[in-house]
Amino acid sequence: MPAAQPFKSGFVAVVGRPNSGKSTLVNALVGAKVAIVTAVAQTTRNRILGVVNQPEAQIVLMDTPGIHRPLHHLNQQMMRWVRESLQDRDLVLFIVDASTSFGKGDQFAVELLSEYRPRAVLLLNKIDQIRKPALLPLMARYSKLYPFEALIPISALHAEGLDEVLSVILQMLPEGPQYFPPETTTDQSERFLAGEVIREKVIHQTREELPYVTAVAVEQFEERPALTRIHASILVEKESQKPILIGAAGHRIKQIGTEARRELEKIFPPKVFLQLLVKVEPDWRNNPAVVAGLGYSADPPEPPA
Ligand SMILES: Nc1nc2c(ncn2[C@@H]2O[C@H](COP(=O)(O)OP(=O)(O)OP(=O)(O)O)[C@@H](O)[C@H]2O)c(=O)[nH]1
Ligand SMILES: [Mg+2]
Repeated sequence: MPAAQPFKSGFVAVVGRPNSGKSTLVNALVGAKVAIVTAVAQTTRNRILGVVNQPEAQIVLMDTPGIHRPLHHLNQQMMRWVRESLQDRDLVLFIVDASTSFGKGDQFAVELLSEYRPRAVLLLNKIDQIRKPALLPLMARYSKLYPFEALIPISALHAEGLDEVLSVILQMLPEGPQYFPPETTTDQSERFLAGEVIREKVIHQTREELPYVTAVAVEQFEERPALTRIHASILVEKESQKPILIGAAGHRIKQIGTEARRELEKIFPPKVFLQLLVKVEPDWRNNPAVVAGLGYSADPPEPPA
């Protein structure tokens, strides 16, 4: 009888520029929505674990914020999550949007990767948007910039190339324990996840006008068999941003509530009662206490002043 395969496991950081498709990829590999996805850059604000469970292996994916130059305290914290993930990993999936031409932001991202020198696989994403020959020069360019273990063209959105991604990860993972019970798909609390779902709908409804200034604070989260009650505040930075979120005759906030409730009821069946308030929190992105309270801080909590 052949010897049983040793169990393999490890932490795989998914890093890349904003909007390259990291969260889409993590959701596709996990087979469940663990991270929100929007068409707007800088959607993911912390590190989110997505666990892929297989009979002989457990892959712990770390979805991270997009690599960018941080201008606010929030963004500095976002970049700390990226750096932590580049350190605490067995393997890195470095994902690029192959449908856009190589620019300064891409150079900046590869330079950050090079600071940590991890074993890394290059994923050229969004190949559904390009003609295949256009990939070759991009692959040649990246091969010169970093010693990638493998280069794989994928479409995270259309689940193309993902079997190869999984098989390369499995080859490269070390032997290891099952870090999480096998039914686990994420490390996020239900309360945090609820806030993220609401934030996705806020961004969806306001993306032209308020891309970065909103956040969602879940004030109350009460799960009962017949009803989950969620009260949340949507933060904006200025009084003038409030009417944008609320919309004429409250139309927009109503729409956000309806979209969010519909999705929340799939996660917390059978019924969700959702109450949304809009709150002005001046310059919250530069307020360490607010950023930490929202769950985005990679710093140890700061002592009260
Ligand atoms: N056409 C196409 N679009 C994709 C693909 N993968 C992701 N997208 C889209 O790209 C946009 C960004 O996707 P996300 O998964 O949120 O990207 P991200 O890298 O997590 O972005 P941040 O969290 O902002 O850093 C969304 O509109 C996705 O639907 C793909 O393979 N093909
Ligand atoms: Mg993301």
